[in-house]
Amino acid sequence: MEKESNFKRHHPLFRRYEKNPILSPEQWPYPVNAVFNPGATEVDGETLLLVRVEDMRGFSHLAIARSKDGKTDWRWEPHPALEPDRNAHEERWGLEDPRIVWLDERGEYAITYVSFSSSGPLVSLALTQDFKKFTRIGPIVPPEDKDASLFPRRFNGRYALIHRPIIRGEGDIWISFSPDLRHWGDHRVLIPTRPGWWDCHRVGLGTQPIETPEGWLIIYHGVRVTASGSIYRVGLALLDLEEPWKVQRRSDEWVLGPRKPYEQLGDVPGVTFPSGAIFEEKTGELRLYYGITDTTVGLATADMDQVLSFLLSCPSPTAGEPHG
Ligand code: BMA
Repeated sequence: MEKESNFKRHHPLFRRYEKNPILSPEQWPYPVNAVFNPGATEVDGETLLLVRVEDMRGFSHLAIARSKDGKTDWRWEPHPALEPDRNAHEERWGLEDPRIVWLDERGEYAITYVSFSSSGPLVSLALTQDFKKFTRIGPIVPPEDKDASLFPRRFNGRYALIHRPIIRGEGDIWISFSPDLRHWGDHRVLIPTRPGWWDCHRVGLGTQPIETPEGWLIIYHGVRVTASGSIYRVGLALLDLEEPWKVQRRSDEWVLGPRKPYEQLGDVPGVTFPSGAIFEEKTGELRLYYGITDTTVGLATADMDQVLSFLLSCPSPTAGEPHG
């Protein structure tokens, strides 16, 4: 079968870093339960991870770890970078799962993160130029919604947001647009769950969208519920460069999933949860940072050319291939 041989030819696309996990709670400069699901970006030529840190009460905040090569010699900031604002109702139960993009036009980073309100999780936005001072824009979409990232640029003057509302229990990936980062509309389903498939129960954006010559690379998580809990695996899609609501390709197969013993050990076994990625143009390497079992941070790497050639061999949902 053509499809099968394409998959085999490219397999495995992502290789786990041999020293995984790269960050764990034992290393943290203060006592914490878990460090996972980090946003990733580059600041002053270094890799910066904005890590979700869960304290011993079960509430999360965001903290920074830096490394020159994005793999070794991590340095942790001694204090949280973004903590729940006690006066903001929506941040009452913590801040989770940030995604980061650099908005070149504005000269600042945008961080979309989950604020856990007592009415459920919602998506908030904060802006920063240096990861020292943050301007909170506040909630941008109501509960229940999470797994969100802006695109790093506008489309016909409008910002675009990928997010994952829960509607009548269904968890599909949506895209929405805004003229000003505050008012969001023109909502459309982007990547739905696929009944019966590995991503049948829920899908959600993983890392921030990455611009490539072939389209926007989307790395997402898909969930299947089994007799012993949920399995969180990783899939890929490619969106049109100028009309990002058009899905050009979607992988049939997952490209990474819980397999190693350390991906079965922790607070939530069976979870590989991508949340940040960095593409190094010089080497062509894509570094994928993923939360492992809601406890630690892992790294997997891939060759961007191989990722794109794999995706271009995948079905095009707009051409009538399976897409839900
Ligand atoms: C999702 C999110 C993630 C978490 C995952 C697995 O719904 O809440 O933060 O890593 O579940 O527990």
